[in-house]
Amino acid sequence: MKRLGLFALVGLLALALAVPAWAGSYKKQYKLSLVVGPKGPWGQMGQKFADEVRKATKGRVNIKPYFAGKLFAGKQTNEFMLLRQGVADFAIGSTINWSPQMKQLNLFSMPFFFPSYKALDAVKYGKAGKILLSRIEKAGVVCLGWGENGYREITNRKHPIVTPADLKGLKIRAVGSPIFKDTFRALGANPVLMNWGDAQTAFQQGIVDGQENPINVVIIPYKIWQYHKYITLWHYTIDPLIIGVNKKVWNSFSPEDQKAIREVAKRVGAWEVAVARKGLTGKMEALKILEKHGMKVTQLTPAQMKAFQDKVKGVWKKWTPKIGEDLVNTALAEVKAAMK
Ligand code: X2X
Repeated sequence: MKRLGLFALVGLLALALAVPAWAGSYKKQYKLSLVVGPKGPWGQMGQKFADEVRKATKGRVNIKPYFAGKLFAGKQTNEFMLLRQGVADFAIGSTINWSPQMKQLNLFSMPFFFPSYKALDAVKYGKAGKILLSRIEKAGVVCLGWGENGYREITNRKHPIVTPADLKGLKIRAVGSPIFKDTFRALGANPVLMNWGDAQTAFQQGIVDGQENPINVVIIPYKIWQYHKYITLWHYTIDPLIIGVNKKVWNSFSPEDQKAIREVAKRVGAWEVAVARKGLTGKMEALKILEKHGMKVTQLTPAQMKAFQDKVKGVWKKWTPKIGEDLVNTALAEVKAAMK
């Protein structure tokens, strides 16, 4: 009898070891957070990600997108916190929205830091990018892939912006992330920080005069020409999107499902980056869409750009130590190498 008990115990132990810890621990549904609605490349990527993950994991990982900041009542700078806490299981978020809690991500909001897509990619896939992703992981979020919001160009309803003097007194809506307040103050504008959900009403009612957002991912899908006639391409910041997952949730998936999800994230992210950049290099075909809707497009010459760049030196000085001197220098070296 005693022997039998021992056998049973050994048998149970063997069974426990053979059955992976993740078995049976999947949720019925996982929440995916997005600041934007379903339209445009960013929102479409959210739906694609959910659909393709479901397929690739044979229904085991069933993701539901929560669009337009539904999980955090629109307060977009809380997204990263809620992802860490597991209120959201997944998020496809802009580095801007995550930067108040993850100071290093302000690197992408440093004004006039990334002169080209090539420079941005060199940082994302280089040493600086690795440091960033490992910091995010330490905070409890695993990064599965990159997407892109894009170069944030400035639109307004008053007049063309060609020199910093044209910004004087203009009320510009920006995201509630402190570096933007510093940048717009340095440029002589009057920054008004608000959530994306409120911003569209503010444009309509003329509570603000202008805003800044990427052309393909926000300005075109959200028809910003309804409110603003003037757009200036000044490429002052560029915000990547990160496909992230709560670390505990991630660790609950089998290695097989993890591999499948990573593959989907890479594929869907690459698709979205290509769409975000479409028609915005070379012949700049995307600008025709803006012009067709009555927008007056201003493209700055390098000399005109320099006037804006000169104004924000203080922002670099203030924000470099917050982001981390080493990280900024590593990224700068990668930008320089990419521009050769
Ligand atoms: O709020 C914005 O401007 C947006 C949609 O671009 C971000 O979420 C950063």
